[in-house]
Amino acid sequence: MRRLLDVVVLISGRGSNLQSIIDQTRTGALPIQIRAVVSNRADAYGLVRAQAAGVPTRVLDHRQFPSRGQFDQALMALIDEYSPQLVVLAGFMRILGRDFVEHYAGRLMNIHPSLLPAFPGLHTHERALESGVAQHGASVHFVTPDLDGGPIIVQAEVPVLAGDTPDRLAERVLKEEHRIFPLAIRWFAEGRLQVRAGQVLLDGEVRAEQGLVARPVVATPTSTPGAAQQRE
Ligand code: NHR
Ligand code: GAR
Repeated sequence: MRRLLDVVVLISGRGSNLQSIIDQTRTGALPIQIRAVVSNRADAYGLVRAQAAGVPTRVLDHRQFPSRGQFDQALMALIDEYSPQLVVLAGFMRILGRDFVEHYAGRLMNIHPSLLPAFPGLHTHERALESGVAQHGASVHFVTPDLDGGPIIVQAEVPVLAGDTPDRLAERVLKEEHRIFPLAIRWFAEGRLQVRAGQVLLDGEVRAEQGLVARPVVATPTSTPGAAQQRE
């Protein structure tokens, strides 16, 4: 039997990305074993999802620590109880320090709701709408100390439609997140990703322009911009 990759998932909230990973693990599409789900918030709905899937859950409240460094150290100790080969940030909302990031170098992945390097940080959908870009999306990247600046593994584009609100745009981006995050994790589990000179290679090659491994084709939106406006 093929060996499963041991993974720890970090969350802070709803956990819909966690759910997409759980679902693909169950169907056998993802050759991983989620050893634990860790949240910095006790009320994160993702903890309920993990429990429903029989995955161990842990809570580490950052407010119980006098400094970011001490929270990071405690989080590392907790995660390392599970000896994960990969740690994934699935809507995890605390910035992590250099020691943490270096400890998991090359095995720490994040999903970010924008087409990086555009809109690192928070409130990406609002900022995308304000700036008037035609394309928005999501990126999966390896985490480095540079916030949302690590090597990009895969991105998915989502068109901005007339009449979009941050919530409507976020909903379409989220659908793509649920597709590309499990994809990136599968590539990692299959041993197909390499980072060389700050660039991600899939099967030894840079697969697309702009240092992207792949730019998956996004289905044409079912509604035209005009139709979207009519529904307002
Ligand atoms: N840590 C490092 N070092 N590098 C990255 O690339 C990281 C990271 C930690 C989290 C996720 C990231 C995102 O995808 C992520 C990437 C939180 C904030 C933030 O400002 C920004 C980016 C991300 C996650 N957090 C506030 C803080 O003070 C708290 C906000 C809150 O609690 O709601 O940590 O967007
Ligand atoms: C997702 O859109 C994820 O990309 C984003 O938060 C949402 C979490 O949703 N992450 C960040 O903004 C990190 N700062 P989920 O809990 O339902 O997966």
